[in-house]
Amino acid sequence: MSPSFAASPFDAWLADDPEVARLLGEEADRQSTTLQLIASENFTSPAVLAASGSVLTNKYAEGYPGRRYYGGNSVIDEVEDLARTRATDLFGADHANVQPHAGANANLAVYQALLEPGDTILAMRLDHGGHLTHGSPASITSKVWRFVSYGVSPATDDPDKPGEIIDFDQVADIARRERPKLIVAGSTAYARIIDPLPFREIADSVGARFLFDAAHPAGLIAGGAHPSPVGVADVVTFTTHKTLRGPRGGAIVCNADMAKAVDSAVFPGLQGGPLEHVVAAKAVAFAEAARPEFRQYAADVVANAGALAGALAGAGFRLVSGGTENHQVLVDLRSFDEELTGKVAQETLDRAGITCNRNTIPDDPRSPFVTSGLRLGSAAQTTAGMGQSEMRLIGELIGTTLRHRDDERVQTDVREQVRELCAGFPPYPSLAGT
Ligand code: DSN
Repeated sequence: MSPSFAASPFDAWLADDPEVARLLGEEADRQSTTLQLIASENFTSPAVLAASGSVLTNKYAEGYPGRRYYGGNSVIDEVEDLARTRATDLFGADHANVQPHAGANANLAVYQALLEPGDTILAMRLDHGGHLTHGSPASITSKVWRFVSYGVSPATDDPDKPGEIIDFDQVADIARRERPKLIVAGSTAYARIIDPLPFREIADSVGARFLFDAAHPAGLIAGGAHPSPVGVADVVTFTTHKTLRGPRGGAIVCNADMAKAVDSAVFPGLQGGPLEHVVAAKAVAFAEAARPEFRQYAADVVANAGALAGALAGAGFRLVSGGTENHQVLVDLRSFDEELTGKVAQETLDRAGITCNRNTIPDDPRSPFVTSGLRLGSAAQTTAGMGQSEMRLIGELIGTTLRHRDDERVQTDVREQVRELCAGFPPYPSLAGT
């Protein structure tokens, strides 16, 4: 099978390794012929791919620009300085650390910079949308620090006030009772805007520090579609590969007074040599996100998620919190089909060429491995050029596929419709046929 686009700008160089070349080609084909609706994924630009696949991968650069533990880093210093400057310009921050290998590392570094082992952290419950590093018993974070959690308000039957939004009364009550040293805002499965101001007020009222984990909305913040937590929170962490549309990785921005503690916590506190090829790709992505067209992209991502949410509601799915204000749609499958689990729905949609992930919904009676929900995202297909009419069609296709989940003919038919839809929106038109 020949892929519909090159897996990288340097595709031809893989000819010497046909096994890996074949796998990259197959993945390129999968990404361009199926729908990418995982809310934490996106399609980078070819420029980001090029920087990620560059000679910078060859260089050891422990330390920071001007203070390296290895020779030969004059060019690397310029690369990392460029990335830091572009990050601070993009977010209006005093300082940036662009070395975290992932969002999880960025959070771990901040905890290390601000806290002593055993200190209390108040963060979002995992089963209400929080992240593993917000205190999952399976994460190292909960072995080192003591976590207490806030959640979302109960669901209601009132369409004007559907509930399932962050309950700030609860955040304030728990903060008063538990006196955390750090309050964390941010989530991995939450379809609403997170306003940093109430968190700041609560943190100040109990003398806590405030971390905003912007892993998901970073691109929406950079593009002006969501309020910025920079300058409100003490520290902001984010990933560069979700709505920000850069390479896989993490970053931290903070006020000047935190810079030294944050930098020491990342290196040598947590990581060794930085991935400077990824740092270069982050620099590319920060510049792309600063362009005027990225503001339109961020607005389109939100509008497209809204169109998808509307179509899913029309197909009979209950939406957690009643809708969306960001790139995510969280679906409660039980209203559609009491027996349908997130696991079965994800696998069924996979067979139809619709890629998404199962997700717990607030107070989910099923385990995180099975779940009663699905999480969908609009960021990647918006990058590929899809608009609201395509999102409505996708919502209908999801409804059709899951309504006939035991009918292979339906899955085959939807798979063909998905292939045709994707053919009109190639994620890498400039690499087609290379
Ligand atoms: N990978 C992130 C997400 O899917 O939201 C969580 O770590």
